[in-house]
Amino acid sequence: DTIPIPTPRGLPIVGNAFDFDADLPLRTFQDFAETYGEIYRLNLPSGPTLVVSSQALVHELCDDKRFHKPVVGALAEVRNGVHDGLFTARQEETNWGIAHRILMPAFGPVSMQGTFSEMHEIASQLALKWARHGAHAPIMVTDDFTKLALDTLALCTMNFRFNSYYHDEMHPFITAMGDFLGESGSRAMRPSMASVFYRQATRKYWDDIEILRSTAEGVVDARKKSPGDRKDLLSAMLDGVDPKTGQKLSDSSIADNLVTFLIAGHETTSGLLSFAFYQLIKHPEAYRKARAEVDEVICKGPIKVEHMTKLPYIAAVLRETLRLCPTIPIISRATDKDEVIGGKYFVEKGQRFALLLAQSHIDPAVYGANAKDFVPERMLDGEFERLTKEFPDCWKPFGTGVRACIGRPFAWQEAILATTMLLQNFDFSFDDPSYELMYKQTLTTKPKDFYMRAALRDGMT
Ligand code: MNH
Repeated sequence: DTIPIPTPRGLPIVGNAFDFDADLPLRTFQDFAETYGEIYRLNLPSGPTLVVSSQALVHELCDDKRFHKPVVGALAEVRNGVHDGLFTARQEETNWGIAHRILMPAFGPVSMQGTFSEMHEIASQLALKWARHGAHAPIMVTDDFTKLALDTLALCTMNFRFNSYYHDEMHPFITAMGDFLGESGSRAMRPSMASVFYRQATRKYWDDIEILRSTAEGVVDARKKSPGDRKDLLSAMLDGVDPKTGQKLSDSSIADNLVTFLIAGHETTSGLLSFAFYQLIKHPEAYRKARAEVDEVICKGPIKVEHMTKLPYIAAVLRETLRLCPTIPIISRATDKDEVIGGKYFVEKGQRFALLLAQSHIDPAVYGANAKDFVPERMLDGEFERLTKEFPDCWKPFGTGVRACIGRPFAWQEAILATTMLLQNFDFSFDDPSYELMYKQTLTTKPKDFYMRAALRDGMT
């Protein structure tokens, strides 16, 4: 026998759309989870959704044989700009498979090593900027990490320089992308009948899409005119042949995917670094251990690609940060057919789920009584393997199955390198010692109003 799924009461017609904390819908999702438990039903503007928040149910829903990723909510709005690019393709669309098979090798270990020196260059630009700021200037952390992530992606994947650290004003592409993503999120939370009140926003949304696409097309054209012998993601897109179908990526598919990589890869990585520095400053003991590891493994010398796998405590800090502060806090799944889940809840074919990672990541059944505390030690290599083996899918910040993050090795190398270089060169502190973590949510989450100070360490250059 099956049992009913709890449903917070919403308004007729608009459902639960107005129950939400306008700035932080994630807070509402989590509050409901505390009240209603591991599964509850919401009527969102994008349709009825079951919100799941225990490791056990998340694990069941990660099964690619029974469930798939639906493109709904904010992703459906992002899709207006990047179509069947990797991130927003529907599972059955052939372009997803073609792009996935062509681009997977471009994120392999050899390709990642090839990006190291350019990643290093952008991280050095950031370190130089903070050194010049001096020890007392407040640093707007998320802004500077967003510049790092965007400049790194654009340079490493398509040899394009935004030069964000050398301009006071953002490149038009960056402004358009920020506005497009913000509006995609807002559109997803608005009842569709409200659209008449948002004509101007709608016009700007489509104008921004045009700016994104034409910039990407410009990058492709420039490369086609002078290909050179550079091997990067763009060259893989232009030259790659799908081993299964023999097809190449079309020009419009290349533009879709270039914009996709910039979208999918910048806020997520920038949020990770921002949360990581918040956690380190907040937890002096973890900070001390992280810095000691950098000093022992690298000392004052240059950071090299070989170091990337020799910093287990830094890796644990980043994993623990993504556990407590997953920058994509919710992923979507849907049933392929009628199902019974958890052995007791009946759900119909096509039913959508929101996997609330921010909550399943603090499931006390997995992480115990200190589940909400920042404890990098539990994420050290051996421990991490033991945990994820005993409780599969208890740590899912990069998504799941065939639709998991393709950029994970890129993000990981970038985050380890930046964290290491910054700890090597600076002592960090809160600009406001009484700062408590607040969240800002767009398509992803990041710390809100987080300022820190960076003092050059003695004897460091
Ligand atoms: Mn990334 C998919 C998290 C960095 C490119 N990424 C996903 C998903 C998550 C995710 C979660 C699955 C989303 C879903 O199920 O709807 N990504 C991250 C995090 C970081 C990150 C937490 C950094 C930290 N991602 C990056 C970087 C790039 C990138 C960097 C590009 C270089 N991600 C992608 C792409 C997809 C994706 C492309 C879609 C993959 C697919 O569906 O085939």
